[in-house]
Amino acid sequence: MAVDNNSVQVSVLGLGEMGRALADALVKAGHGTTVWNRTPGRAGDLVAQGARAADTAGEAVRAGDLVIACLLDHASVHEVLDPLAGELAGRTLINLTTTSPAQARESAEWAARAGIAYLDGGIMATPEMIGGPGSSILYSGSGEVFDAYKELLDLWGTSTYFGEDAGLACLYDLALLSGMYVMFAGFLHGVAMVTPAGVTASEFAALAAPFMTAMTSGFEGFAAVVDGGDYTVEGQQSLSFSQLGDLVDASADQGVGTEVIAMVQALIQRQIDAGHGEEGFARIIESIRQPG
Ligand code: FVH
Repeated sequence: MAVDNNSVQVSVLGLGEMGRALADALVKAGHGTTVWNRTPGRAGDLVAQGARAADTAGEAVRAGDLVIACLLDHASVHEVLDPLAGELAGRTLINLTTTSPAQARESAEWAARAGIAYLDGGIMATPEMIGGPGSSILYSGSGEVFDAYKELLDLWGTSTYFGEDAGLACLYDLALLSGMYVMFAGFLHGVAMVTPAGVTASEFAALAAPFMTAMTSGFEGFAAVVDGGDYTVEGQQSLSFSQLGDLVDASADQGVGTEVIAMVQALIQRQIDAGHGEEGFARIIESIRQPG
């Protein structure tokens, strides 16, 4: 698939916070951009900068060689695109709507049946970050589409391709978000512990950010142990040593809930009960892999 990224006509379906940010980057880069949103009136700034507003999704699809969908969810993607399968045939669709891996694979199969070249994406950025440092979008699905449009995709952030399985980008996306939410919950648990002592959340954040950033250097070591499959590696703190009883007790003493830290403690305890107390912390992945 040979494409001149400079002259390609792009249509963006969905002008929520993220759709507008994506379209804005395209318009600023000089791409012919047509935009559509279910509820009218959200294209104002984009039109002022040179985008064309389509009255219907069909009109937008017909205007674009490349169609970008950035809608609320999987159901809204089908609601908008199913009636347009015939018009999308022969065009390229990049779906940046957050969905589950199974839903992404279903969309890819739907697109293949309709003769639409399909790439799925997971956006690892907030709308304000699009086009700036730190913005990253994960892709999987058609490698031909990724290669052909890489230059354009890079306008939004670092573009990384994970292979032909359309569900992989979403899988990485949701796995990364899982890590993020548990980290945020851990931070807020810490805040809840210190605020009864008169410490503000901002003061705690100033300590927590550099500490937790430094702790991420441990990921590679844990990853090596998990990949090696041997949790007895020398030099690790044993699970018996890290039972987290002090953390649970201190939380209770501060009068705050213990659910967050007790969740980690339970993962540890299951491995100790199974006879792995002298093995390293990475072993708790076995509690996660085999739900109790
Ligand atoms: N915003 C973010 O920080 C995150 C970053 C990571 C990726 N997500 C995902 O991106 C998708 C779009 O997110 P968004 O921030 O643009 O979301 P909203 O501002 O809520 O806009 C939703 C748009 O979807 C349209 N829409 C909803 N349902 C339908 C439907 N049935 N038919 C047609 N369009 C529909 C909605 O239109 P309207 O309500 O204005 O008429 C908006 O354009 C999303 O998957 C995030 O998870 C963003």
